[in-house]
Amino acid sequence: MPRPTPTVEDLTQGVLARNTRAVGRALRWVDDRLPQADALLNALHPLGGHTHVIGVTGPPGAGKSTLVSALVHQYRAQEKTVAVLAVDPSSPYTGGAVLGDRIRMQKHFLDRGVLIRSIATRGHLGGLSISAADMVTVLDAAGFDVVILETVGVGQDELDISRVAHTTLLVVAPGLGDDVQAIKAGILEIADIFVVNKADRPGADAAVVNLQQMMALEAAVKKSNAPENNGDHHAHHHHAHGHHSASPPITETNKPVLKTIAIKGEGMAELCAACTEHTRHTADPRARARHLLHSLAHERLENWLHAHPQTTGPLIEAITQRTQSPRQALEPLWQALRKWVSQRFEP
Ligand SMILES: Nc1nc2c(ncn2[C@@H]2O[C@H](COP(=O)(O)OP(=O)(O)OP(=O)(O)O)[C@@H](O)[C@H]2O)c(=O)[nH]1
Ligand SMILES: [Mg+2]
Repeated sequence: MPRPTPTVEDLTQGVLARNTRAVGRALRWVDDRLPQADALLNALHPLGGHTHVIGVTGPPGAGKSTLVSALVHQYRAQEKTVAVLAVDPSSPYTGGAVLGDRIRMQKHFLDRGVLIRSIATRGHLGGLSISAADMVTVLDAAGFDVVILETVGVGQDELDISRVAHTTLLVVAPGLGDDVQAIKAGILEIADIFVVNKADRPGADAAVVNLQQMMALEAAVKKSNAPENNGDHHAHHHHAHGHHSASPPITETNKPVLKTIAIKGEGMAELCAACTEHTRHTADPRARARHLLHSLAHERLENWLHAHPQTTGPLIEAITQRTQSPRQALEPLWQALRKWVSQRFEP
């Protein structure tokens, strides 16, 4: 028999009490983008701000899931509650690899201090960061001390996740030399802590040196290109704030590079400590808030344009017929929007 749908108030109370069923339902509302999810998220947002969000990314097979499982174990040993959100952009959670992940994580399944879910994000215009951030809002209000976001591969999803996470781990394994080369575009910047997993295998020290050299190279290039702090990308590395401003800024060259053996749980205490240390000094809540605001605005605008073909149709036609350039076609709409916004919001 289907249960009656709870009210937003009931679900909010259930989430706050970390009722398993309520948290599960709230996550489903959010992941499915149900209309009532907005009210729920509005109610939960003021109650959050305590959880530490850790993103885990890296090439396939580096040992991310094993490492996440070991991290969960480590945090549980410290009596912290942990939620894991696994992101798989392409396959639903029935594939062999993911089933394997589930089995590996199963030892935590009966523990109420641990929650493991997948995020389905396919087809959402705003990308992963909105879904992930909204699920974090639920888990944060539910009182989880740590939320771990695992993504596979290297691309837009990683970027999205890193902007939701306070601390982003890049996991590599020795012998994946080519992958490390493939990784370096962009990913070095988004990672806060580097993990060379499978340190029981030959080549771990070489991988550490390789990462350090790549960081040093990138830092040197950046220094010669741009002496000033230039942009949002680096905001959370440089905007140490308040009483932390005396600590030296984290630069590309002094990011931690740690070795772990995830299958044996080795190096996990050090990794947890590095995560805590990182967030204490460098996490910038404003950079995350800005990113979320922009992502939502982007998504809403995109949805609005799709829902108003009577507005966009003639513009699209003009561009297709080459009577107007894309910029010319957009201009009246853009001007109207700007005018309206400045009248409303810029006294
Ligand atoms: N030798 C060794 N093997 C490991 C270690 N950590 C993980 N593995 C093994 O590496 C394989 C891949 O591990 P996963 O945790 O599934 O790797 P993943 O990065 O999550 O893989 P995808 O989700 O498919 O990208 C498994 O067979 C693990 O048992 C380690 O520290 N040492
Ligand atoms: Mg995995």
